[in-house]
Amino acid sequence: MSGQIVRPYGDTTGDGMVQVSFTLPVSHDKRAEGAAVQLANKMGIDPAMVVHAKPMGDGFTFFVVYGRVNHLVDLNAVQVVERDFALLSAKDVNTVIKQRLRRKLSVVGACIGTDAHTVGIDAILNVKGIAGEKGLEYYRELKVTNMGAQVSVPELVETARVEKADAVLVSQVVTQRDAHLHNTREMSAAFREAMPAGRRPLLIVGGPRFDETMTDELGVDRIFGRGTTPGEVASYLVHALITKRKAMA
Ligand code: B12
Repeated sequence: MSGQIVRPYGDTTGDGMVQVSFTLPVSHDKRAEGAAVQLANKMGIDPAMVVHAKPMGDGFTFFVVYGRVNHLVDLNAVQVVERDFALLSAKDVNTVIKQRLRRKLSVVGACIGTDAHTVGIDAILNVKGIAGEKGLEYYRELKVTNMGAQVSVPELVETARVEKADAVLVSQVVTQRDAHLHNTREMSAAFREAMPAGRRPLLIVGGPRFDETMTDELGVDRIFGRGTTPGEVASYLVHALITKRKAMA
C-alpha cells in the first residue's frame, strides 16, 4: 500500500542513508577505521563511511559511521504497545479515585537491585515531576511511598505489604548483562510467591531501555519507556485499578 513502505532519509528523500555508532576494542589507527567499515558492511550498510572516530582510553575506539542500507520498513508490520487508556487531568484522576475507590490509592516506588539511577522514578513520583507535569505526589488522592535507590526485592515486597500498595512502580535504568530483565523477573516472581492473585498490587516497571511488549515475559502488568510522563502513569493507574476493573466486574 502506498505510503506504508518507507526507507531511511539522509541527504535526499528515500536515499537509505543511516548513521550508527559503536565502540571496537582496538586502538585508533587506519586499521581500526577499516575494521569499523567492515563491521558496518556486515550490518548491511554499504557503502559505509567513518565520519567520527575517537580513542576511548587504551585499546578502544568509538566510531560514528554513515552509509546506505537497502532495507525497507513496512509500517503495516510494526508492532508497538499503543496507549489503550484515556489521558486524564490531575483533577479527573483525583475525582475518579475519590468517587469510585473512596480511599487513597497507595503507590510504592523504587529502583531495585544495584541500580542507583533515581532520576527517572523521581520524575514520575516527586512533586517536581518532569516536562512541565507534576509527579504523583502532587495528586491529592494518591499516597506515594518512594523508597529510593538500590532497594532489595524482599524490602520492596515488605513495604508494599505494609503500605497496602495498590501499585508497585519499579525503575530499572542499567541494562548491563540484562540486569533490568533479571531484576524485574525476580521482583514479579517474589510478588507472585508472597501474595495470592487478586491481592497482588499492580506491577509496573519503567526505564529507557525496556521493550514495552515484554509484559508477559517479565510477569508485570505494564512497562513504561523513554519520555514517560507522570500524567500517563496516573491515568493508567486509574484505568487499570478502577475503570477497567469496575467495567469487568
Ligand atoms: C545521571 C546518570 C547517572 C547518575 C545517577 C544519579 C541519580 N541519582 O539518578 C550517576 C552518576 C550516579 C550514575 C552512575 C552510573 N551510571 Co549512569 N547515567 C546517568 C545518565 C547520564 C542520565 C540518566 C537520567 O537521569 N536520565 C533522565 C531520566 C529522567 O530519564 P529516565 O531514567 O529514562 O526516566 C524516564 C523514563 O525512562 C521513565 N521511567 C524510568 N523509570 C521509570 C519507572 C516507572 C515505574 C515508570 C512508570 C517510568 C519510568 O520515565 C522517566 C521520565 O520520563 C545516563 C545516560 C543518559 N543520557 O541517559 C547514564 C547511564 C544510565 N549510566 C550508565 C552507567 C554505566 C552508570 C554506572 C555503572 C557508571 C559507573 N561505571 O560507575 C553507574 C551505576 C551506578 C548504579 N549503581 O546504578 C549507563 C548505563 C549503560 C547500560 N547499558 O546499562 C548510561 C546509559 C550511560 C552510558 N551511555 O553508558 N549515572
